[in-house]
Amino acid sequence: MKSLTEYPENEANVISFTAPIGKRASEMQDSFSDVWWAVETFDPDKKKNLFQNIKVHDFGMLSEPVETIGKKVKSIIESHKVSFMLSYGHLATLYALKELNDIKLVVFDAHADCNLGYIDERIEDQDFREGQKLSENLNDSNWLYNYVKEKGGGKVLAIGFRSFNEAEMDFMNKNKIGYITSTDLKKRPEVVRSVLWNFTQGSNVYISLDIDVFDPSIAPAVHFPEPNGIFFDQFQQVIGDLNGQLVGLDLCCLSPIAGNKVTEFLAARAVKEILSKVKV
Ligand SMILES: [Mn+2]
Repeated sequence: MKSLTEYPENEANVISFTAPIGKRASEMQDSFSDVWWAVETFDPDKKKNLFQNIKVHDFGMLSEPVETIGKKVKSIIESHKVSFMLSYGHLATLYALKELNDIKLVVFDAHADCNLGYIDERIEDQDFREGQKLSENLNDSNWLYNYVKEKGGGKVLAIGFRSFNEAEMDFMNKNKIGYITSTDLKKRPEVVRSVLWNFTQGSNVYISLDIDVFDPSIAPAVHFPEPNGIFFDQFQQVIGDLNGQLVGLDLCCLSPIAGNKVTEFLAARAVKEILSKVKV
């Protein structure tokens, strides 16, 4: 099994792990970890090493049940390290955030994932761990709905949404979830960036990155490639306006394609970009 570990646990300030959910979770983990080492951390434009202060230790695939991920994330953050979860689907984010209360959540995604208790068997088949039955009809397309039901929507800002229905829109409006579509970002980048700056200022911030937020032309290895996605330079500028203290992040929904590592390279670079915002 491949690993992101470069430092022993006691020296690390970022702890990564892979959520044990999704039939292709270990394949995804290998595919991502493979390219992680090939992506430079030096940014020629900023003339700066993004990983100047970043030391990663990787726990690998967790052997505990998914329900315990929340405790794991909480203990990483309490030890003053940043939690980084790799996950095949997006449902693991619901578990990762379970024990966190005082955070602002920034979600990058093409999809609102606010379907009300909706189960699509085709999705279910992909995302449920074999032999492990999860309760309460939880899945990748309703994790944010369930998060907001529990924690409220006022501390959620979504960026890049471009695929949701009327019921999901009503739910987001009623629950005060802030959302910025990919078109908003393209047409009014300054407005979006000041919204993000203000939203995250003085707060503990958790970022959930569904790699399908990017345009399918640069991120083909996803479950549901939605047209009109964002591009890397737009993402980079948005991340530049993150304020506050980054306590955790996750990368979701990378679905490897044999012989094509384009999405993995993008994902590794995007994660390194986010981690460069860690304050040490
Ligand atoms: Mn998505």
